[in-house]
Amino acid sequence: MPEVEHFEAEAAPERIGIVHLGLGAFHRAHQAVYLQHCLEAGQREWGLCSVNLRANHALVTGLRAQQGRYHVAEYRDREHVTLREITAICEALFTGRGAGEVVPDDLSVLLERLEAPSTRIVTLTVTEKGYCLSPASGRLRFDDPTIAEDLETPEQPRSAPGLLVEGLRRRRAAGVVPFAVLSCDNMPSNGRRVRAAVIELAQRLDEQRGDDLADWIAREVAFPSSMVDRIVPAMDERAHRELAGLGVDDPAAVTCEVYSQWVIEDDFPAGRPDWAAFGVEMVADVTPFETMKLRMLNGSHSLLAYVGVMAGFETVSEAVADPAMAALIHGYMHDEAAPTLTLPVGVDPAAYAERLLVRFSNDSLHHRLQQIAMDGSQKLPQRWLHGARCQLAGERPRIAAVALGVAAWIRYTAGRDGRGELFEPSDPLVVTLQARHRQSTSLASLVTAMLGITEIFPVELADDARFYGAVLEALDRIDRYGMAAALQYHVEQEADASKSVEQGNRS
Ligand code: CS2
Repeated sequence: MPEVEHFEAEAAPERIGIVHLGLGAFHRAHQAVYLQHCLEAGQREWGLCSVNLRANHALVTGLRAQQGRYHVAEYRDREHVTLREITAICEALFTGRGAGEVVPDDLSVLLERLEAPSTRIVTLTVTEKGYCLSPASGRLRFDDPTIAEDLETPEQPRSAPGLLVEGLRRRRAAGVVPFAVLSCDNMPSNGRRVRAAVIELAQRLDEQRGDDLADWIAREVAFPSSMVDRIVPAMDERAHRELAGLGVDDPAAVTCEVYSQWVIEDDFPAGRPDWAAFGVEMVADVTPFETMKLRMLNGSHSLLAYVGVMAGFETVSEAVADPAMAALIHGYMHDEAAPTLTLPVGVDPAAYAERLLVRFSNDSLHHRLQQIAMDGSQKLPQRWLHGARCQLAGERPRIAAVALGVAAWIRYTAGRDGRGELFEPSDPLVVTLQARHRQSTSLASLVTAMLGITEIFPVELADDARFYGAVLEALDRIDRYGMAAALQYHVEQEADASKSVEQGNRS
């Protein structure tokens, strides 16, 4: 039985100040916890209206039955847990569509909340694919079915960009100052990306309606970028059982690590909570933090996910306990990711990398590799490919870990894991990925076909013979000898490469 430190909620919000799109585990364990600190310190005007846009009605019903109250269990390790009661969510809404079931839809309430003058910020955790962007270019995908639907019925929007545009349209019509839009998803320049998507959609709607909303948005609305960090595994039966063992019977509870970070660009014309009093870093430019976290943490996560699943591991902590996997991640961070970064002032990359390895090895969290492996098409560019391009532009490029990762991802997308189990890869581009597998007649044509998916791979990278060659070689080795042997070979080769770099530096 772990030692439990318990913090009960002592305050409740006075009104809704923030509408949050994407009521998932991450939101409950991150933004809501920071707001709870603000609330306990007397900042009561920042209550959350949190909206589930997907088909998870049960979560919303569960939260409502508890008046929005739920628990966050922060696991330092197996022996130490901090349990926090959260009351920052004053309203939970649902606008998703259940699988065939008829469920009440709160869209009209949500639109009222978006229009209300007391709502001064809209935050988002809708995952990369929720923005309906092409991952490589960051442009809005007008062929996305939700966007196409929103163009038909813009006043009944379903997509995140559609909701933001309609909320802002209503505010302008009512003479209410706009809310600031704060993306909390793992995308590069997330604020700028959302801004571009919202303006692009508004422009298209302006053409339909003869309006000039896009110009107003461009002039009046703030879209600060932010970097968010906390490891929050998806809740499963096992996690609920463990919490029940601590006396927590709460369908909306979440489990996470103790570590938490939030860096935000300080651009909130209508005001904001005093997050800075509770550890949030308010900065002028979030880019160095964001790039570092995406390439170091998320890049390592994706490597662990694809190489790990193909080597037969199930969770992050299990994978990093393997010496070859740990060497892969260590080498990737030091030799491939870190040299491509402009680091935030005062950050030591070696210490950051070591800390990440410690966080990954927290075995009180059951963080499944398959969870991280989801939606690879949306994640690869910012996690691996931007860094690989920087490497290839330099003198002595190191890209072997990324190449091994891409090869493992290609194998992974065929839908059979390292234990021989079949699974359906979860990815918005799954149809394209499966078609490329089916149509390829050789390993070389498979690599060409996969790297030829321009939504993921920039043409310059796909056309780079060094990158193509390294991916093909790694895939060939995986297919011939298996993932574990390919990994071992990689680790030995890279150790030699690092030695010769060191010798080169000394002489
Ligand atoms: C993970 C992230 O699932 C994933 O893709 O890499 O959710 C990761 O756990 C968080 O970004 C940590 O801050």
